[in-house]
Amino acid sequence: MLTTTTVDPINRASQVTVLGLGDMGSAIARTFLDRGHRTTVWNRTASKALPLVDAGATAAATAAEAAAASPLVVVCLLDGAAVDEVLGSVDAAVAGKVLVNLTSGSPQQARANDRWARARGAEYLDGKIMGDPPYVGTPHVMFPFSGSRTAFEAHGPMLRELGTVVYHGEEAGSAAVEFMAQVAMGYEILIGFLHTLRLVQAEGVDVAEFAERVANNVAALAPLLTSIGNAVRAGDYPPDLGPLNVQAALMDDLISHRESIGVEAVRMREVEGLMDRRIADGFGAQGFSSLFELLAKA
Ligand code: FVH
Repeated sequence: MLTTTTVDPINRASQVTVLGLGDMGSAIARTFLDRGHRTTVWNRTASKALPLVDAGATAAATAAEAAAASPLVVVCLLDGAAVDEVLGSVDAAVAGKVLVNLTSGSPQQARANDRWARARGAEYLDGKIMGDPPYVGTPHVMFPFSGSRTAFEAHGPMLRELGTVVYHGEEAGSAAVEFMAQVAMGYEILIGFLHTLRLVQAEGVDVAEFAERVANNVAALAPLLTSIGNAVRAGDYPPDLGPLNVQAALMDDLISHRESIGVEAVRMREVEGLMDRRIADGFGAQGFSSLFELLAKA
């Protein structure tokens, strides 16, 4: 039986509402409960609130009722469409509140949510989650935040109980920019890795043993990433990985080998094309980082 919430003026500082009790929302609500915060919860499928009610949470009958129950309202739903739908049902109940959206989404969605919240007299914080539900409440989950500095300063201590928090400034879309970039970085690396596993498998090499060897070498990438970042910022490109003139000499063999064993070479052809253009432009003594200059700006 869902109970209605009662407002407790004595302990408002540690009152929080969580809208959305999927794997991540439930982990967040449970972390707040474990830390002794008065936690009100709501989920579209009400049964998902029951384990949290057993753990001491108050389940609200509607999202608006849940939002009205606490000064801090945390939203963690599947996607931007779900957020729009749920916030539409909450509407004016966010007035005077701090609205924190942890749902994955784009910088544009974050900026629109910020405008929506401000128009209703609420402060908005956009957060993103990088890590898995079981690790919420530990430093192993990263939470980039952006938006209202006042709200972040007021509720930062509580948000830091969820994991490793980084504040990216007042511009509401900044946390989503970081999230999109970090997630994309992961996919960029991992799709290349999968294609490479195809290559070693085609040559009869044990993919797990190869993965182990790559994993042992990955640490060497970190200083290279940092130096490339510095090179791009400075626009000054030392011959990282050796001069392009030398690197390019390998590309024909690398591509023909792949194609000879039926392995995708589209990414290697992209690299070869960029190297050839950079060398033709007279920058053959520069390094791989200098290819940045050829990558199209939108
Ligand atoms: N789970 C993970 O490992 C990743 C880690 C990194 C960050 N993500 C993001 O976290 C958001 C929530 O993900 P989740 O894992 O909790 O997702 P689900 O378990 O599928 O729960 C989805 C919740 O969203 C509710 N919902 C969906 N559509 C609607 C809607 N139209 N109206 C209202 N609520 C909606 C759903 O409700 P129900 O199905 O239980 O009724 C769940 O509460 C997400 O952005 C990840 O990218 C997680």
